[in-house]
Amino acid sequence: MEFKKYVLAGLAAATLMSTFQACKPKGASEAVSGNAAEKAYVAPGKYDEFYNFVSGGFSGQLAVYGLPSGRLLRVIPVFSLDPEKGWGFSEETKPMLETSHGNVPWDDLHHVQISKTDGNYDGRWVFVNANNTPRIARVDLTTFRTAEILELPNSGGNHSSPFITENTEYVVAGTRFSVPTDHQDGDVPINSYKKNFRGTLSFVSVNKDNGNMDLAFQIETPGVNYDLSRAGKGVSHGWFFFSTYNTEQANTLLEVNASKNDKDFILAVNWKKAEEYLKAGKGKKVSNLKYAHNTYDEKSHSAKTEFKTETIVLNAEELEGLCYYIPCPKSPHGVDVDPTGEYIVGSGKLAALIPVFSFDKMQKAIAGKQFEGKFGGIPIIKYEAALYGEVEKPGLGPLHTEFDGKGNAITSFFVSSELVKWNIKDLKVIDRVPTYYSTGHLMIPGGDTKNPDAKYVVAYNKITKDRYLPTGPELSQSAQLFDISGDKMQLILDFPTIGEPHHAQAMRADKIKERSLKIFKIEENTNPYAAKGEKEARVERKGNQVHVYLTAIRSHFAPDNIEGIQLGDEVYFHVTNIEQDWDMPHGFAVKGARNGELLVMPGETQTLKWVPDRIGVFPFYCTDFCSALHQEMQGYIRISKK
Ligand code: CUK
Ligand code: CUA
Repeated sequence: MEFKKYVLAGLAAATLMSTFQACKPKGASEAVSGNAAEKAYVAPGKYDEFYNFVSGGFSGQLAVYGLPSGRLLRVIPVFSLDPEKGWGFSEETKPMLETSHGNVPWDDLHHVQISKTDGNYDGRWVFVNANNTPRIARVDLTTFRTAEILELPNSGGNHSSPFITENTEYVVAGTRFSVPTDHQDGDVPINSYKKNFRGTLSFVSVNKDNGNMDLAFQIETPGVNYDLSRAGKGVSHGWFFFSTYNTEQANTLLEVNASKNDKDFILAVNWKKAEEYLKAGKGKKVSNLKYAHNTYDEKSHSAKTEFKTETIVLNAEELEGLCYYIPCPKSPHGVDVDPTGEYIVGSGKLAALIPVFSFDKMQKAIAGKQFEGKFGGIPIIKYEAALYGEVEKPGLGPLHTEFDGKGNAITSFFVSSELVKWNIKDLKVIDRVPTYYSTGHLMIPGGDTKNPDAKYVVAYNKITKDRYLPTGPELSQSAQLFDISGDKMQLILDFPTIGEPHHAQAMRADKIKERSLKIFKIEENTNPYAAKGEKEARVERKGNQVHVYLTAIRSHFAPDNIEGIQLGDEVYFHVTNIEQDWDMPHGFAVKGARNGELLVMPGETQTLKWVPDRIGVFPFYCTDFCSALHQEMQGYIRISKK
């Protein structure tokens, strides 16, 4: 195939892209066959079988779809402001976007991890990462809200995260851009990469009861780019695998774009060993850091920020047995571990084969010291010594692999735009199906667990081209759903997604559905500004601060005529929704407020701060159509001369 010569010549990805598009059939003419519509059809009033949590990419948010219908159920605001939910506008939610750089109201969300128990999803939380300002967030699946955001120090471009261990012992993050660490003088020449730039792997512990995250320790490694990672499971529990690129350690990747090195590495980290080293006091305490830890409390309905200063760093180069490199061809992107934990699949972005490594062989290679030298002080295991085998000519540009639990793997191919199913034991390709176009991640429900629920696979595509009605220069991002219950993968649905659907996970709806919260109990509301009934509705002045304690219930606010406020005052509207019915939020907006709006759930209190900039009478109103008298749900506030 003509790609091969390009791949071998190491041309830039852009060239590969245009080449593949020229040789693709027109997608729009690809009809779905027979009973496809029936398979994706969920009748009105019926529920979907799966919750599909999908990265919103550079929107910074997490989207929730139903499968197989592809219906968008909710956008959960995480790293970006969201007017629809009042996220980041209310005084209660503002601290969630706090970082050591101040309030950062945006980020680039890539990966999604449902919490696990015994290697299977338990449906308690979803962890997601922010690629830009390195952060990890935890979303609570009883409320479908972001409950916690932790900033990571010593890191740049938090791509290889938030992958989690078998029992959610750790959420793990590898830095994409190696940088001078925060605890050293960072003012160094950029071309001193080799000497001064470091790769950092963060291990964030998760409290079993309440999910709270804490940066347990970091491992400092030579500077390379960490791309993706996966935890070992079953036989490989206790290990973590990271794909790396730029092992050339170049500070300008232009020269590496052609991937000078034939092989980069998968880094295997023995985190149980790391725990031993920590116990033995081998970690170095670093205490000149600043990173934000933001938590949202569902009783007071408010967030707080705590700045932390410390972590413990283990040095991978000095601590024997902590880390090993395994050579992996051509800029590996994904690294995925099969349901047994024995097979570790690498995916070289520019490769035309898929290497499959054996955990057992890797252990034997370590014991027998079958090394081919060191990289930055860390032993490199010989490729053949760790290799189980290669899938030959599977397609071009393998990116990610998921597993069906029946001995097969499905790999996405960016360059040749397809999903390819292959057998793990004999490494033979058994089925392939085209995608439209250039698939990044793919997802089988439970596809990275010990027990995949392999009814469907979804391809999350990077290019949409001709799949939807034109909407100007940019088309909606796109996902494609395939039925994989039979021998052949069958396309049954295209559905548009928000942002860039980098990565996703899906879980059967039952468990999550049952635990979902319907209202916040008003008597449990501990927000100091709550007004738990209309009798408590009032206006209080404290110096130039005016606190308006409002209640909202169908269909009026109390108080609804507010006077006695002068220019120069700061007004705080504390809105308590005193409804106790499911799905009965009230909104709140005031004319000219630059802070956006509130959306207040039953039993909850949220606060909008407003600093009036002129005198006059200003209307405020409910923004969420809540009853036949919704349009009557309004009030006035008068601002007088000082
Ligand atoms: S990435 Cu987007 S296709 Cu950020 Cu996991 Cu592989
Ligand atoms: Cu309350 Cu509309």
